[in-house]
Amino acid sequence: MFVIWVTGLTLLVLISHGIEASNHRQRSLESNPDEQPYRTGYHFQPSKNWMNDPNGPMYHNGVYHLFYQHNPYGPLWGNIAWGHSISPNLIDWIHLDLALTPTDPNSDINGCWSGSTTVLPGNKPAILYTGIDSQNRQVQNLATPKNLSDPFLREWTKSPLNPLMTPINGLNPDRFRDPSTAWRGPDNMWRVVVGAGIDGHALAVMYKSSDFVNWTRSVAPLHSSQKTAMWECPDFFPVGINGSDGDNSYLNGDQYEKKHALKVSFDSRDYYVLGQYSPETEEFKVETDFMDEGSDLRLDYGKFYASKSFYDSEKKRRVVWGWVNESESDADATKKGWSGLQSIPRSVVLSKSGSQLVEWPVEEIEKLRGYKVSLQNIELQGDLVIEISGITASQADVEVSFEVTELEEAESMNSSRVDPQMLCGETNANVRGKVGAFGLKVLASDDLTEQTSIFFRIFKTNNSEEKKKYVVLMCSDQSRSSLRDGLDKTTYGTFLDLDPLQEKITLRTLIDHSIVESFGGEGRSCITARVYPVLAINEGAHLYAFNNGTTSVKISNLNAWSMKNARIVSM
Ligand code: DQQ
Repeated sequence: MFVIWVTGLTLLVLISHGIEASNHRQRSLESNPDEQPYRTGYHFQPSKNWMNDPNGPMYHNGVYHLFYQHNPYGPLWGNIAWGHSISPNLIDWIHLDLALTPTDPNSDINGCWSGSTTVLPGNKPAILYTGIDSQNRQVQNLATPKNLSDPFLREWTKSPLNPLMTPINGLNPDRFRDPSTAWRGPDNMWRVVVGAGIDGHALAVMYKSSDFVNWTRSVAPLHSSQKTAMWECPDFFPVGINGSDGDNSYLNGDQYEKKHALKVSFDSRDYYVLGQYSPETEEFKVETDFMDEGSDLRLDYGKFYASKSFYDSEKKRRVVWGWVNESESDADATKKGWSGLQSIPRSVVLSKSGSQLVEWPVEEIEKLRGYKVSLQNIELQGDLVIEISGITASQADVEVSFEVTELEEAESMNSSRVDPQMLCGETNANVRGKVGAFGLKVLASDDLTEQTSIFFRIFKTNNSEEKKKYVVLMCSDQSRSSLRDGLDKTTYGTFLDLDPLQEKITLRTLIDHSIVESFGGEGRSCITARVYPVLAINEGAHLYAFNNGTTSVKISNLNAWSMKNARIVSM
């Protein structure tokens, strides 16, 4: 055992110093890039088979842990266990053995579903997870490390008292899952929320415990909604006002000004609300509610689900991951032998205005930046496409800022009556507007028959209630992303909370073979897409900037980097 630990630690040290012990690159794990053009270079994925939700991320004794929903036996959902990987920096990973597998008829024989970790006093991590018992009921279970002196926490012991929470007193056994990270109130009692659905409405059911083992359901849920049927993967966390870091220090008294975010997953989307939480009264007063008219706060407006955050005490930041599913068929997944990615880990803060969350790829990812090309002050006359050449366009990080000088030419729109995603779909990147579409074409073939376009359009508001004079639409258009049929090519879109009179329009896009993660307005809106080009793979991929509006737009600054592979190895 000791020898294995030393080997593992050596590997971790080598990885954190950027030394590849051998050719452990993720893209070469299974086969060569020509056979596996959609495998990523720097996004987290297991070496093979199915992955969905990120589970229980945490930082413990100098090591980041990520668990995830995993089918160890095949590329489709089933046999769900907890995969486990560790990292020195959130980018390079070592895959370890499974942390939890279905074993116990009373608590999890039919699957170890999603859950979270909480670090208990004495620096002792604990997992709360949903198990599917022999009667297919969803129940909540506890597991703790078998050996706390193993730096990688490889083995986990399930509590003999499992299940600790069962679907009694009106809870629906099919709709009772995904315990959150727990927090302690001023009375020293632990609190945790579990996603649920009762009689067609959704709840974040609250439980309390003094010892983390005996849990009692509170009469009132933390929050509920009549407008949605079931919430999965609730995540409840503080975010500091004025840039403070969003840790859990309210446990020790109210040390900084904060709001709380409640994120829940439903309808394949991750929505959140912001509000004031009082640990004394247990009340969570939301500013706007889920599905309220005019409110559509989401962590990502594209493909991103069942996300989970954790507080990184090392770097004093909150970090979130989301599951990015395939847009291919099950038959395609079976052929390639794997399914599912995790997004790049993103730091999350409250925006300066306090009205929304802002996400940004963790800074560690910048160590993968290689060769760089830059452009400044390039005027893009209407109907112009320019190639950004010299970098590996299939695996890149691109940052661009656009300046729009002819705003007065913008068309009019009443944004409160418009569904932004629908508008992006109807007016795709090829439709000429006045101000826009302008943006990037990524994973594009040299003849542009394949392209994924991330772009903006600007409209004048004609609604007197709008505070701003202009509305910025941000879209990710997958309609021509592949010559292949049978793919989900949904075009995504959202309005970006940015005033083009006051600031430039910025876009950062992370491109990684079959995933395109875009951050508009310095992370105020994120859109993630999965695409499967046929021509625009590996060296066949190109990157362009474009303006398809009738007015001109200036690229103030563009930096694009080739991205190296993350070091992702199995032990
Ligand atoms: N995935 C898990 C559930 C969760 C769902 C099962 C969300 O626990 O509700 O794999 O994607």
